[in-house]
Amino acid sequence: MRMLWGGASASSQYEGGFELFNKGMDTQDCRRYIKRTDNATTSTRLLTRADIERAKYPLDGDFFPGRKGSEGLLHIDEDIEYLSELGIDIYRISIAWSRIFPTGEEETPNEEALNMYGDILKKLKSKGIKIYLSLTHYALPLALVEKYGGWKNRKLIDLYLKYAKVIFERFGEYLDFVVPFNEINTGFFSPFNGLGLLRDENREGSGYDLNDIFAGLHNQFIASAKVIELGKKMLKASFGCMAACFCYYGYSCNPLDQLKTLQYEQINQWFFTDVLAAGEYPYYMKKYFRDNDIKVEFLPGDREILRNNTADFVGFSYYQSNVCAFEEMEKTAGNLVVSTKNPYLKANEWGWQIDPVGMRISMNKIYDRYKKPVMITENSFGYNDVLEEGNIINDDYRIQYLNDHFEQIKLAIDDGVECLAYLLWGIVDIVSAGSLEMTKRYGVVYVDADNLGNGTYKRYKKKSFKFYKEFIEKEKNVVKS
Ligand code: BGP
Repeated sequence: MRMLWGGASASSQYEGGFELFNKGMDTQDCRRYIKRTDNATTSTRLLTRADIERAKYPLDGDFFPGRKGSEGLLHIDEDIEYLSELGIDIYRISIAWSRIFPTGEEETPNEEALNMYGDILKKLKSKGIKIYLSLTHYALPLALVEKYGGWKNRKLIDLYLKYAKVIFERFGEYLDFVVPFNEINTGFFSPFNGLGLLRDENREGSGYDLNDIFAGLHNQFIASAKVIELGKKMLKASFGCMAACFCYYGYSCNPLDQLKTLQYEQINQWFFTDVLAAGEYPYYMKKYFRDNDIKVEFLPGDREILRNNTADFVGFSYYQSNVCAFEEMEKTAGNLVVSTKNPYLKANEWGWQIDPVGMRISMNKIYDRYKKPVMITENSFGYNDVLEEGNIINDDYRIQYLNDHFEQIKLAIDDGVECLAYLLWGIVDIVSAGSLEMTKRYGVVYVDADNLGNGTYKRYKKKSFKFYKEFIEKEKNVVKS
């Protein structure tokens, strides 16, 4: 099958419609916009009990970007026309669990919400666009955080399976690729977004208990494997796993820099896909658990469930590469993690270091490790685009970024890597996940809105729209010829 070229979004960053169809509050509806002072994004990502209370009883002037997204539901028909005009092969969408089960525990699902998602999937399919479904993309029903403490409670596995079963029953015929969790490694860096764990301000250090984090991750691993087991009985779709790829480089040929890089890559990236794509906890986690006094409870059958229901493909998000240095050195940000500055690379406004060659390296390393097809499920250039006179957006910097990364993707494929698809992240502008900024734009379609939800939310094609459309056209013709 020809490599597919497409786009991607996430329910809480795109949809809006907070008041529609009796949606239950989810974790992303609780994240309040706070003007960025640095790139840590702790205040908008690692929520406390007080943050939840404030989200439930907002103060004047509070704005929660996840409730408005980029008003996707109000513009869905127009946006699907843009996707069709681009000629994309595949579109990644996520469903908000709390639209289907507002508290996560209702007996019956919300029919209006199911009909709304069904219409969207049908429209995409009618344009000949394949569907990649993220069953969840950070958006966990808030009631499950308040009642069970989020994913650290094993009860969530059954509730998640109940949700997945409804989605498979209703939409199975539309689904080509299914991935149970977005960036399964998020729980380790961003326990609120990834696992629904609240940060305890009175606790030392990160405010989290590592035992809660690894209990939550274990429950998600089991849930992911059980969803694959269920899904393979119900659908013809391909089932994957997906992690944020950090592409770590050692700062120098100092063996200590290389050792730190090996260890960082193990715990920040490989651990999660080793469990989901290879089917078992890797050897190196025994030492990590021992050194950190972590006890993960395996119930009878857990090891078999993981071993017997591994992912068919390994998806990953790629934005930048990162550097590991044994000595403390000047830092910069990178998706979810803080990295040491790389003197050979430039960074965007948020400190994310631009590295097209890192894409080729990452594709080779992931494919080499699992010998399973890979999929680039997120990539693009975050930038504060300017809407110029005549509703023009000259995002030549994004065209350059995309072109350089496409070149490296093709070189990786020439290396022999099997790559299923490339999905341009936030193809129609959406709210950013880390900093909740609308002005951190990734798309080839501009949305006229600011960080506080003001604006027309009108859409305008950027210069990169034509670039991507022509690139896809060429890709399709190359294969035909
Ligand atoms: C990943 C998320 C996406 C997306 C991306 C870019 O972690 O899966 O939701 O947002 O990061 O990050 P940001 O939006 O913070 O720029």
